[in-house]
Amino acid sequence: MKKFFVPVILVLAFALIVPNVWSATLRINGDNSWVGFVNGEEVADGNNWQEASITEFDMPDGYAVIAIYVHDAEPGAAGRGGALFDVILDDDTYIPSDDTWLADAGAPIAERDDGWEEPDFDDSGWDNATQLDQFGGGIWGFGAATMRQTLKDPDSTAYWVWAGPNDVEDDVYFRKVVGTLPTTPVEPGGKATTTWGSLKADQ
Ligand SMILES: [Ca+2]
Repeated sequence: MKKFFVPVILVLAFALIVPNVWSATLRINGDNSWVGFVNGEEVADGNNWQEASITEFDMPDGYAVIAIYVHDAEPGAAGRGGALFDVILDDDTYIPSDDTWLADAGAPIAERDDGWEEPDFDDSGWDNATQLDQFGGGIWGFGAATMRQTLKDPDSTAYWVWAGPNDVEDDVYFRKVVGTLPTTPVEPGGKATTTWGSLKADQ
């Protein structure tokens, strides 16, 4: 019996010492390019809409603020923009891009300096995202097979989203809190590891 109980006690003790460490994965596709942030830290970018950036991060405070910028390279009605992303927590909680995310259209990111990506940014004036086709269908459906090579385990069930009409706006921003907010305010922390980060480090 002792052999059984000792590991259980160790696990319980560890759980009490480290109550809220979650690991999570952020996957982003954007048509045409994107930059992703976790708690205000830039952790992802990409410019091939069929090849997701994949970022793993931890949430020692039990939550994280996700902020994503997507740019459509074709001005106005010359091309439709789209963003597809998801967050997977280590208990398999799946948080897809959909109309529950907040969205805002504006100037290109190089011209935006209002702190939109920061955890404490006031996004109360933002609208809900425009929800477009679910992954696999619609105008981006022809790319799904290629995208699935990275969007697997789990397969994406996210929706393509935008801010406002996607044949009008070309620079859009998304935000959402994932995990569980603490009962007393805590500045979110955690260090991200990312395919993007390792690529940048090699340069
Ligand atoms: Ca456009």
